[in-house]
Amino acid sequence: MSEKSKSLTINRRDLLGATAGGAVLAAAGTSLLASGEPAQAASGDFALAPGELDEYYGFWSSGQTGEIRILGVPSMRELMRIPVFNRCSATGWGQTNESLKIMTEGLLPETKAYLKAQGKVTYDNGDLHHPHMSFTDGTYDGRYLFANDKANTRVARIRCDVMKCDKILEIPNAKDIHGLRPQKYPRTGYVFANGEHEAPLINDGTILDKPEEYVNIFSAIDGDKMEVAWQVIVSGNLDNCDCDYQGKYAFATSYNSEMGTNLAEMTANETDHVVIFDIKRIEEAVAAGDYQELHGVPVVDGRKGSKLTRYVPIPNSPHGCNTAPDKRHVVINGKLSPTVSVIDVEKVAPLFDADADPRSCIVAEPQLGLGPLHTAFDGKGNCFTTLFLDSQVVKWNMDKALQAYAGADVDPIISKVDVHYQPGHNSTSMGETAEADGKWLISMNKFSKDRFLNVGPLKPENEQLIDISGDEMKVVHDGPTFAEPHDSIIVHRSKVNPVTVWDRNDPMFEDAIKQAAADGVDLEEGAEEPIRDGNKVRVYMTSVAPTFSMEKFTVKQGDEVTVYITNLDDIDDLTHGFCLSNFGVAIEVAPLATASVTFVAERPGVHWFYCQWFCHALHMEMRGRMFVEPRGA
Ligand code: RUQ
Ligand code: CUA
Repeated sequence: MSEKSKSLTINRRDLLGATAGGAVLAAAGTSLLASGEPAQAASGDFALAPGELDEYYGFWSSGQTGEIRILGVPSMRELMRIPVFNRCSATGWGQTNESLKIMTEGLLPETKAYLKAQGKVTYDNGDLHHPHMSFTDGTYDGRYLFANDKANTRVARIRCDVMKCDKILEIPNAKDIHGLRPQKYPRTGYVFANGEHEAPLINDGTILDKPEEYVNIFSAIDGDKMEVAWQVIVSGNLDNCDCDYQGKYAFATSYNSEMGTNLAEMTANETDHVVIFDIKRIEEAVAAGDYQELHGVPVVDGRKGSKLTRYVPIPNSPHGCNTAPDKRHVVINGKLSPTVSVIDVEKVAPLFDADADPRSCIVAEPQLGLGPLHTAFDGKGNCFTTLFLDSQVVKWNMDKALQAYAGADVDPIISKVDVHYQPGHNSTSMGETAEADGKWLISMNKFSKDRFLNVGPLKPENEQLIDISGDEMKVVHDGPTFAEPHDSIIVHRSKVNPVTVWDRNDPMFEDAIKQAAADGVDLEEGAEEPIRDGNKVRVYMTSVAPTFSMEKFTVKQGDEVTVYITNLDDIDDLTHGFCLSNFGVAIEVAPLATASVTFVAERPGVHWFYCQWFCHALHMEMRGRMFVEPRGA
């Protein structure tokens, strides 16, 4: 059955469940929004029977763990982890040659030099906040996920066909990438990324404690090539960002327009701002050569007074930046202000053309409660804003907020629900696309306190699933997560179609295929003996459950050994591993994949390697020996 016909099939769950319409209509290319499907049943419906599949993929940040996680929504079951900026003991991410290539090729030259001095080749930590999927025409297209690393100023791309990271780019000139959003229209396109922390533009030590000379950098990354297309110097710092559905503007919040370096300075002004970037004007400036080139990137000046940007004053310290599925309104969340400020994208062009009051694009500013951080949408005109200090989510209506701002006596607030505790991000099903379907809301709470068994001083975060199909929001599930999911997206399963086995010629295996060809070896056959090339030794093995093609091989102490494993099992879920004990080596080899690892055989003697991924009734027997002849023998 083709992937397409598979997703069109109405299965038992679709027929029995209250959620049938979504999957079928989405697969048929009909907008989820227009489906008019039956309302989601009340609480309890999130629980799936064993073997039942979720309606949505949830892509979760893992914060300072540095990976992405895939959850099923609404069950909230964790389905998989995708290592990205971290070292993964299970899969060998950060150890296999294939992953090390991805983790090192996009590093800046000065980073490589710094890491070398530490005896390392790559960073092994990351702080991943914002996972977002690529778009085509205002909705998810299932090609890629993009995510930021605040800790080491990087942006990563994850391939959704295999659910593995394939590119990591360290962003030059900027400091500490925080907010990240892919372009929604016409497609991604650009990935917009905010540098959060200010620093000298040329940060070589010439300027140190002179904050007045620091700048901040907004980056547009070409998501297809994974190269920085251009950068903009801005006034103030940058926090979160989003863009419109027309492909004209990007928006970024700044909590430190003061360019202060301590708390008192950073919160001194009554207002901070949102920066609006005019994408076409910036592209024209770059095309006209109106930029300076730094680290090979065209950097334009978009500071206050520039024609390329506009600065819209917003009450003190705004945080989240969320474009509504109505394709017209951008919600800026107040954080220190109890309000959110709503920008009308149709009122943005006049700001650039004439010398209009920058606040004239604000069309609503409802007061919602204390600590508004992020807003999500149901596609029916309602918005859901997290209130960090109140530990609540507030549901409010966009139209009513617009009317109230225009002077009508209406209250935009529909209802509030308590969450546990201190929510940061939230996300709704398909909510950051034009196909928002208004079924589920996740409140990503920063504190769990007493909601779970006490596990000591360090506690998990708490993610709550909220049924938003009715007027009242219903918290239906608590889910602990580890350190510290900032953000998530909920993607209808019809948008995502991963493969179940690798393509033998996947670009991920390019180097292994080339090296094998140079050695006259067919990866699918393996080699009978190690291939020696000076003190470099290459071992080509295949795996078929429950055996490796070599039961033993011999190398010499001090040899640099590369072991290539090609998994010939093409059966769904038949992953093998290669673990070389006391060498600190362990890698995953999924069906039809090739994976390789390089180490120096500095330990003479007999060393067992074994398959560490349970693959067969005789999995324990899937093992072999490496003999290391002592030096001089
Ligand atoms: S941030 S809690 Cu890193 Cu997205 Cu708002
Ligand atoms: Cu192969 Cu376990």
